[in-house]
Amino acid sequence: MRFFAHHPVIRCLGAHNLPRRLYSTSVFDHPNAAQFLAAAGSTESIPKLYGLPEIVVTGRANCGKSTLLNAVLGRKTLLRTSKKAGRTRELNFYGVGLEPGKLVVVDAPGYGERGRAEWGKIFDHYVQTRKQLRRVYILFNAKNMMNAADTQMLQHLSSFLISDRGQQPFTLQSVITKADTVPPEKVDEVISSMRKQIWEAAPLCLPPVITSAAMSPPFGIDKIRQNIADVCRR
Ligand SMILES: Nc1nc2c(ncn2[C@@H]2O[C@H](COP(=O)(O)OP(=O)(O)O)[C@@H](O)[C@H]2O)c(=O)[nH]1
Ligand SMILES: [Mg+2]
Repeated sequence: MRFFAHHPVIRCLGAHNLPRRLYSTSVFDHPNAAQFLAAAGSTESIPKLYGLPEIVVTGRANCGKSTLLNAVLGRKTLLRTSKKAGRTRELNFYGVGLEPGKLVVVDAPGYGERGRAEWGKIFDHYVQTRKQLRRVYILFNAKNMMNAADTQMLQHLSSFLISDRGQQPFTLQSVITKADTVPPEKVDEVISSMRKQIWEAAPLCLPPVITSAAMSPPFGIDKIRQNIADVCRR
């Protein structure tokens, strides 16, 4: 489904989604420089990547992780997207930007499905040990809203947010995807209800950025770019 800039969904959401220019997003100005670096299907194969600042995207299968990252990177097909759930089985690492402003984005497998136990261990290991990890983005599909797996994952990730020494190793940012799939008259209600559930499950999680990769032009992508650039600032 495609919408245009005057669509009521954008009128409802627009004011909250104007990107704040805090830090240059120029790292995303070179889509052709974005490249696949490595896939890790085991803890041993997680690449070191020279400590470049890194972010990871997680969420239920099919919530739009790979599509959102393609939009953020300005590429159509760098990341494989799929109508079928559960296609990504590994952590996939992508390099972004030209030297010296590079950063790394990581696409993770969906949770809440068969196979979670095995890759869940890899994901947890990665999140708990990755020194250069700046922020975990957790995505929720506006069409499906939140379920028990989402709430559990929010609580699970929250348990990693404060280290033994009382420091916060990384931050947790929520994102609501596929805003175009909600009828305009329901958008306010759906977003408010999701925002409340996120806050109740994980008070430390940052409030959701609203996105749609299917709108024309895509909605909320600049805000995500700004968010990533800010948190990866060195
Ligand atoms: N309507 C709509 N569909 C989307 C959006 N983002 C992704 N999709 C579709 O949702 C499906 C799953 O997307 P994908 O990125 O592969 O999800 P992933 O499993 O979380 O990586 C694909 O058919 C996408 O085209 C969006 O913003 N709006
Ligand atoms: Mg994917």
